[in-house]
Amino acid sequence: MTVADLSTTDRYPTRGSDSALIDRTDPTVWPGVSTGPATREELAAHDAKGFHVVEGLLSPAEVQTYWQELERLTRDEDVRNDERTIVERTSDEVRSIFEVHRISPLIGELARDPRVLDRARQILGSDVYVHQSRINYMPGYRGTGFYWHSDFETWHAEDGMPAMRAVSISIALTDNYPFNGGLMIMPGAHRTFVSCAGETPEDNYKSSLKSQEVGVPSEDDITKLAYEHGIEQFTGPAGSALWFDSNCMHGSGNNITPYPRSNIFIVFNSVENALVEPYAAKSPRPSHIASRDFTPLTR
Ligand code: 6CS
Ligand code: FE
Repeated sequence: MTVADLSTTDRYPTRGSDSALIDRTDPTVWPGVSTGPATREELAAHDAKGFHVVEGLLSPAEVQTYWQELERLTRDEDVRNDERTIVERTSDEVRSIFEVHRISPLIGELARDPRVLDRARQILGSDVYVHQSRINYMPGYRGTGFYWHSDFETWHAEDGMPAMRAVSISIALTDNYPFNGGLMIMPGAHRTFVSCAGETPEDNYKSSLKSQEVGVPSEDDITKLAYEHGIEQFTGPAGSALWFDSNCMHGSGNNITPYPRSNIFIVFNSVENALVEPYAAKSPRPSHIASRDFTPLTR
């Protein structure tokens, strides 16, 4: 298929006048890479549920190293003033730093670590590149979560991602408890694309990365999916990692406890799934949110 074909054959139309539920027509675990750290059972769980957890991906010493890197970045005035840094509306605290794998050489190495890179290649069945990376600081007391959404719906509509051939890893750098804003996810809902009603406003990303108002599923659709699939929560000690498919239905609550919830979040996209023109936005988002450097990531 040429790029023009890809951009015209839209299997996942969204941001029109109505919402709809559309069956997924992409694999979850793609054929093509037979070796890597993921076991057959892990890949089977990922295929069935849309996610799987790797306990203890990072050792306690590594968690400490990355936690110190997070602290260093938040104290760095240049980083705080960088357009790639999002601050909390209410407290002016750093909420997210995008393209962190380029800002921090340490985190850039983590993206290439075989424990991470090789598992992404196994799931996506090809060479991969980083579509997006961010550090999420959900501070205690004032951390705000994200309403239910599919990342792929945004990446398709606003970044021009053709197929569901991207996978995210969220690496916990603090303990994730059920009560400090842990990620909630619907097992199996990744097999349904939730088309969202409502046109994409100009420069939507300037607000959507603090609170998403567009590309939000209808309550009816969320209710249907929740009753069919249930809801699980990613909890676990610092160092654990959640791998989840681009089309997982997920969200997180606010954090009013004293316990911060911070993670490193890296999205890998297949080099076979390079971005084209946005499917439902006038112009593509900036490259620090959706990379257009499709060079395969190598160790
Ligand atoms: O828009 C995005 O790309 C980001 N937004 C959310 C709520 N999750 C995924 C992604 O980092
Ligand atoms: Fe998300």
